[in-house]
Amino acid sequence: MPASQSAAVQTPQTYQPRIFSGIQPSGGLTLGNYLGALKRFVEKQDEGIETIYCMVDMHAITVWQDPAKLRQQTREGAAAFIAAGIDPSRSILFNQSQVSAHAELGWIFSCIARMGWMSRMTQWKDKTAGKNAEAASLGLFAYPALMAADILAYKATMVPVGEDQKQHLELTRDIAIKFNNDYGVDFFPVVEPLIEGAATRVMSLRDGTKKMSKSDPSDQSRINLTDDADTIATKIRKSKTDPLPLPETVDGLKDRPEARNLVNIYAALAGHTVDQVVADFAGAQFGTFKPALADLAVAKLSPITTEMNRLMQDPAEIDRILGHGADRAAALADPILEQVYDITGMIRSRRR
Ligand code: AQP
Repeated sequence: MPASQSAAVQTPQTYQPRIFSGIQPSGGLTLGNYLGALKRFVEKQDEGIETIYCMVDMHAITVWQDPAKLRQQTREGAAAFIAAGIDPSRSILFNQSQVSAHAELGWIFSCIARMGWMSRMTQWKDKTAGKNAEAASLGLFAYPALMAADILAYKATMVPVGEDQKQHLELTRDIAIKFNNDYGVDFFPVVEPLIEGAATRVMSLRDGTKKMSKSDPSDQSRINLTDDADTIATKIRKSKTDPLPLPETVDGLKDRPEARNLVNIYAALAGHTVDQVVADFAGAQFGTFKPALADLAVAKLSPITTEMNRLMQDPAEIDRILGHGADRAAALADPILEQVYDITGMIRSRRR
């Protein structure tokens, strides 16, 4: 309904600070997922903000997933969250498909979002580039509407993500604004993306212009959270670089995507600024820098891998944690969804 025909806009609401974010179990998690998302999810939890984290399995099936692998990857992803420091008694941790509010609100948002908005999404363009877009799933096209539902089903106000998700979050804002305008309500918050730190976009180890991705066909392009110490060290040693030494200033990393990527990774893992890392390694050859980076990566990632492996010994316990998280998530989302049905004029008279 156009805004002009709808009820008067209510007094602007204040929304409780609440964080939502998710990761697709579309493969094993990578260093990119860790630095761009997981590590920051833990920091937000530890700041005491209400945090809701989700393995977004319904997003994962927008491209083909083998069922047995999807189950394994969902449990492994949940284990990675816990091993990295997410405490399921403080944060809500669950998998998306267990809370039906995501799918239900996703449909409503598919009716709010416009085809033109979706077709401008760079992730859609990237994932269909060089392929027959007609053969892509409708779900892949509508992905950002479901993502908006993931966030707004909880009226989350902040979403920590990597740089690649910025455009999807802008679309989430557009959906919230259009819903509020169309129905003449001040119901959904306009969310803030939290894109912070030295590694908001970790690049492939084989090509510094390409994002490190769990679905890249080359395993050498990424560090997986399941890689052992030797594999991590070998991948870093063999990572693509240029023949120059590291520069004296950050400006010297311009037009050196592979060098910049490794320096960014070092800074994010060490918790230092990029300037500090450049100052510490000014003039060093990669023969010196890469072993230092490998030692740091192993020191930071190995404890997580060890804990993940321990947790994966008891998949029933992981399922129990996800189920408990889903109950808590549904308790927040269901009343919000009921209000959405009411706002949109859908009758809810069935006995439960
Ligand atoms: N390379 C990256 N650098 C920084 N952040 C990253 N993220 C992903 N890759 C990087 C962040 O991780 C969160 C979860 O991402 P996702 O699993 O939902 O999907 P994605 O962004 O599409 O990640 P992948 O690894 O590239 O998955 P596939 O290959 O399945 O598409 C997000 O916050 C994302 O920004």
